[in-house]
Amino acid sequence: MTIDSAATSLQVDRNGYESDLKKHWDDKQSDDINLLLGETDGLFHHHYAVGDFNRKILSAPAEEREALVLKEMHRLESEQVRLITDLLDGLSPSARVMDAGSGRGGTSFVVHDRFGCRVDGVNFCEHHIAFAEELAARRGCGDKVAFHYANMAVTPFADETFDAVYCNETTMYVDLFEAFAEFARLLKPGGRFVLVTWCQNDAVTLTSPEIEAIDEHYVCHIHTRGTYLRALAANGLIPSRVDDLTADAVPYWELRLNSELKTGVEPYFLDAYRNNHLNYLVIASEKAVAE
Ligand code: GPP
Ligand code: MG
Repeated sequence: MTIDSAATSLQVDRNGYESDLKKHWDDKQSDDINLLLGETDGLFHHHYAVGDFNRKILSAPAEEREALVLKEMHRLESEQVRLITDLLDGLSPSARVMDAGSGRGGTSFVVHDRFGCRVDGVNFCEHHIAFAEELAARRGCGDKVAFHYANMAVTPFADETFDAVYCNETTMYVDLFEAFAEFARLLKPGGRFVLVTWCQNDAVTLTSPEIEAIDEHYVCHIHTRGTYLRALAANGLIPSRVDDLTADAVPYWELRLNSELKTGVEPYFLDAYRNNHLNYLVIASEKAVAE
């Protein structure tokens, strides 16, 4: 585990909420819905997906169906990472990128494989870090992809360290104003911040039983769409693109509902996307140059 010398003085869980959250992830160690999916290619994801699936697999014979469903879920989750890599296009192999909330490393490895750049994953879950470090060694990229035990809102890195920072469905765990201030500090001027998230559609509602159920399931706080845009602006992160992919986020959950590994959260995502209480957003932004 990489613990920068400065990081030892930085507390990872700073309050009751962060301790509860850390415990949630520390305890989540036999999650087959994630662990079984990555066995073929060593990419283990902790995010969802957009785009349709091959619906023919649902009429496959019962004994073949589950394997086909899991394979298709993994294909969709892996392809989802392109939402981020396409917006990082042009990064050079000498670039340095931070993965804020790196989970078991899935997105970090895909970003490194595409650009050859250095990726620093930040995560507050030690078993995820150990898992991802072992994968990095196995993939032969341990010198370029590192995982750090730290809170993404208070990292050990120096100002203007990174050419790009991204969050792949992780910002529902942090105060956006605090985390985006940290990312703005870490980015070089003109550096990119790319974010994929699910958020409450505050143009429609501020209360949603489905969103409350999702928050409870993952110990998270789903922010509103407005809060994302206000927190970016407040921190000099200028959006260049905001894509609403809500309709495209539905099929992943329809597919997952067909798996024996479904966890119970599926109907809440399906209902919340379908009634437009929840949005699936991709936001690209750049750090303003100083005045
Ligand atoms: C759940 O993914 C992911 C989040 C709630 C966002 C936080 C992501 C991190 C990397 C910490 P999952 O794949 O673990 O959920 P599930 O087990 O339901 O598939
Ligand atoms: Mg998952």
